[in-house]
Amino acid sequence: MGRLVVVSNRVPTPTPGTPPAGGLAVALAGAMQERGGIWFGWSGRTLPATSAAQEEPEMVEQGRVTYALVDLTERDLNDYYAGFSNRMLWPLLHYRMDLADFTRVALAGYYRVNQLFARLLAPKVEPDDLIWVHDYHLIPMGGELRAKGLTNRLGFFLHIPFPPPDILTVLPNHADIVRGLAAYDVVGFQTPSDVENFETYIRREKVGHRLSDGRFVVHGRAIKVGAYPVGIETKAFTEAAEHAAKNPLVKRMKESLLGRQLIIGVDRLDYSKGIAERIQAYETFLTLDEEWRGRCTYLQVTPKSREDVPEYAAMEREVAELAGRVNGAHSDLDWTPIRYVNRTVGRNALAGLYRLARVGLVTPLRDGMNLVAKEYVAAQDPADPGVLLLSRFAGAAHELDIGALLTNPYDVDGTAGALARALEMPLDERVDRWRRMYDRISKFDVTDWRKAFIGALEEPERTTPKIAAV
Ligand code: GDG
Repeated sequence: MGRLVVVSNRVPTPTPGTPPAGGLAVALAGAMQERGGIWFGWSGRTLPATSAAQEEPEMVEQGRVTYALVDLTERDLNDYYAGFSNRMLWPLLHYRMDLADFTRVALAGYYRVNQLFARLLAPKVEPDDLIWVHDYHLIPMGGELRAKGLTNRLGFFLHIPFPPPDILTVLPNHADIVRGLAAYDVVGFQTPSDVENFETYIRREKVGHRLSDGRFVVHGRAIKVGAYPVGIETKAFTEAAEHAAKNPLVKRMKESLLGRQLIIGVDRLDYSKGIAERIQAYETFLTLDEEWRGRCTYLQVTPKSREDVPEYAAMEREVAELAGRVNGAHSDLDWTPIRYVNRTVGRNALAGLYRLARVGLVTPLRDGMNLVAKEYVAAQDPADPGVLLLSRFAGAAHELDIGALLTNPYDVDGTAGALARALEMPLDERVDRWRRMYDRISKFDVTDWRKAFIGALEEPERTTPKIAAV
C-alpha cells in the first residue's frame, strides 16, 4: 500500500504530542498514520516580499506523518492567497460575480505558487504514493505535478461549490482551470449538483462528456468525477456535547438564559454565510411574532476571518452595525435579543452550546457543504432535540433535507416564518426529524468520506476506452 500525500493550502500546525484539531484534519492525519504519509502545504509563515522563494520545505516528523511546510513571501501570499484564491475564485464559486476581482497579477501569483509547490513536492514523492490535493487554492497542482513527470494516482477534492457554466465562464481563465482538473484521476465535489454543473460545463464548452460507465472524458483524459459529501466526527462530537454540561462557559450561558429559548448561529465571518440576511430575518420574526419578544435569545458566534481581504472588513462593519441596530431597537432593560460574539469558542464548549439551543440557524447564501449543520445535529439530546433551520443552498441540504426545515435565505420573511415554526415545533415532530438526520450523519461520517475518496483513488485503472474526439 502506497503512502498518502495530502496537499492543502494550510497544513495544521504540528505540535508535538497534540493531535490535530478539527474533524477533517483528524480524518486525514488518521489515514496518514495508518499508511504513512506527507502533509504538504503553506506553513502559515511569511517571508519578506523581497526574499527568494524557499528551496526546500521544512520537514517535521510526527509518528508516520511528515509535515512538509513551505513559507511564502508576502508577495506570493498576496497574489495567490488573498488575491486570486480569495478575491476571485472564492466569490465566483459562491455565485458572487459582483464581488469577484480578477487581475492578471493575482492570476500569475496563483500559478507561481502552484508551480513552486509542485517543484518542492515532486522530489519527495515515491512512485506508488497516492496524492490528494485539496481545494480551490491548488487546482493547477495536478497539472504541474504531471508536467514534472509524475504518474502517480492524483485526486482533487473541491470543498466549495462548483457553479453553473454561466457563472464559471465569467472567470477569464476558466478553460485553464478546467484543463487543470483534467490532470487528476479522481475529481471529487461535495454534492450531485456540483457534478451536474461540471458535466454541463464540459458539454457546453465542448471539452468532454460522460461515459456510459459513469466516468468522464475531459480534455481527452478519462477521469472519475463524483460527489463525496464531507462529514464530521459524529461520535466524538456527540460525546463532547454530552459531557459539555459541566463546561463553565456552557453553564454560564445556560444560567444567563433564565429559561429563554436559545437560537444559535456559528459561522466564520464570511459573506457566503448569509449572516446579515439571518439577522434581518430574526428582526422580522421579532416584529411579527411579538409573543416571542423576551422569550428567546439569538447567539451568533462569528470568529473573524480573512481580515486582509477588503470585502471582509466591509461585511464585518455591516454585520456589527446591523446587530447593534436590532439590539438598540428591540432590547429591554433585562433582555438583549442578539448576543453577537466575534471570537472563537473552544470546541467542547461549542458542542455544549449547540445542545442548549432549540434552533440551529444555518442559512448560508451558498455553501459547499456546511459542517455546522451536521455538528448541530450531532450535539442534540435525543430526548429533547432542537430543530435545524437550513438554507436550501448549503450542500448539507442534499443530505439533511430529510429532517431539517429548509429555507431560502434571500426570502427574509420566509425565514422569519420558518424560525417561528421551528421554535413552536412539538416534541414528537422534533424527535422524528432529528432521528432521521442523526442516522444519516452516523452512517456517513468524516472517516467514511475519506475512505470513499481514497477508495476511488486506489481503484485500479480500468482499460481506458476508445475516446471519441472532444
Ligand atoms: C469549507 C466550505 C465545507 C466556527 N466557529 C468556531 C468553530 N467553527 C468551526 C465549525 C466548523 C468549521 O469551523 C466551519 O466549517 P464550515 O463547513 O461551516 O465552513 P468553511 O470554513 O467555510 O469550510 C464548507 C468545509 O470547507 C469542509 O469541506 O463544509 O462548505 O466552505 O467545524 O464548528 N470552531 C470552534 N470555535 C468557533 O468559534 N471551535
